[in-house]
Amino acid sequence: MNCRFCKTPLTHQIINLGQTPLANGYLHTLADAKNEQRYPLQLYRCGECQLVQLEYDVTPEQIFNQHYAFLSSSSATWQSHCAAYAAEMQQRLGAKQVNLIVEVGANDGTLLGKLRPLSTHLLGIDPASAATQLATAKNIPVITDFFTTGLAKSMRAEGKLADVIVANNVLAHVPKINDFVEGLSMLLQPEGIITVEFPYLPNIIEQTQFDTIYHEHYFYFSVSVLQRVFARYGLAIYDLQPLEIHGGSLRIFVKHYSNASLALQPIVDAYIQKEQKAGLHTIAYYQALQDRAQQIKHAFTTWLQEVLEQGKKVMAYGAAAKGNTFLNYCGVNATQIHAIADVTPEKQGKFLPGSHIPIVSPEAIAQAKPDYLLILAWNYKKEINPKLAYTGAWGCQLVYFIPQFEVYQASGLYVP
Ligand code: JHZ
Repeated sequence: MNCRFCKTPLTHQIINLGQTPLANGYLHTLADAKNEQRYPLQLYRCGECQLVQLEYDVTPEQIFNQHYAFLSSSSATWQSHCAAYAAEMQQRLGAKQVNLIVEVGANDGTLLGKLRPLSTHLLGIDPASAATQLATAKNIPVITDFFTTGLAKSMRAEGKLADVIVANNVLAHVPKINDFVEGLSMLLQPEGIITVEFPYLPNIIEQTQFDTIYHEHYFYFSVSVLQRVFARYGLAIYDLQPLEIHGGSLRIFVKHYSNASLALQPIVDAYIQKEQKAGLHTIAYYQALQDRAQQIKHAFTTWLQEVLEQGKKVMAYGAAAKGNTFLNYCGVNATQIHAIADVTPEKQGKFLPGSHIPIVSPEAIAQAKPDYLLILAWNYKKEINPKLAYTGAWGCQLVYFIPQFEVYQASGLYVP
């Protein structure tokens, strides 16, 4: 396969996670398991432009359709992240007249809802209809479709140009990256701002967050590479902010190069220098990831076997997409972990892809009284640990394997 950006053949493999089903492909019934498809999950780095990407394309239509189960509204941490973003943009925009804010990958409208006071018009674009129906119910105008240059052109033809385009956790999700970024450039007012958020590649590599790798994440970005991608379409990254969300993300701010008010902030160059120094442009930087993932797999499967042999009951918590990469890479099934609890009503009653573990509501935890809860949504540790403190009443322990092995009890952290 060729690099999706520069078309050079991909030859440098970083990690092979085997064949897995789609991470958001929750099964409605166990009978659906017989039709479950698996696809190669292998991460490569382009030797020419350095873009880190998957080697195999599952089509976006297979992933982002009416069955796509992820909803932005399911975490309080994400809700406050969106509120903080709105405050940040309010400050940056100041007294500027904002006529249209477009969010690409708007999902259920959680973020756009918070941006209502900032703009006369809002518009969400997202192909996942179960999510966009929820946005519509909140009176947020949405186009249920993929964002492409075709769509950008027709919006331009109707005189719709955006003052702000928000693209949070969506740039990595679009295999046709050239078409997508060209579309952003077309849709943006000459003076407009694009903001993009994504899990930052050095965190994924250095903290062995291998579970962030799954088919809907076609790309894993650094600043150096993204700067080249945007430059091809007359866009420049002029500022950025590190964020705690999703295990360590970046928010980049982008404008047209031709924008007279483009003030390049030193932090952008500082990040590029840091990436250069760390060796992101060398294959050596990525080489240990496979071994480290293998070590985590070994530690986890050994632990699981030991506690099951002791007769302990293990449940999981947080049916995150990333959890499915983890469980499927580790070869876990529903005889080992009998259920997973999740707050998302749309996921409850379904089964995890691959492992076929049933998803239950969090109320089921108190009934089952497990000895261990394996936390798969580890990125929300600060929200989840206090929420599950009540499980300490029967001595339940909260166990994390990513980014490192940790065990918590209601009484606080201890290392066994
Ligand atoms: P969460 C998502 O990945 C999807 P996922 C997407 N592909 C993306 O790009 C990344 O984010 C960045 C549940 N939960 O958000 C809710 C509880 O049950 O980490 C969710 O099902 N109780 C667009 O799916 C899951 O955990 C809680 O208290 O890996 C979290 O999924 C909390 C906080 C969450 O993302």
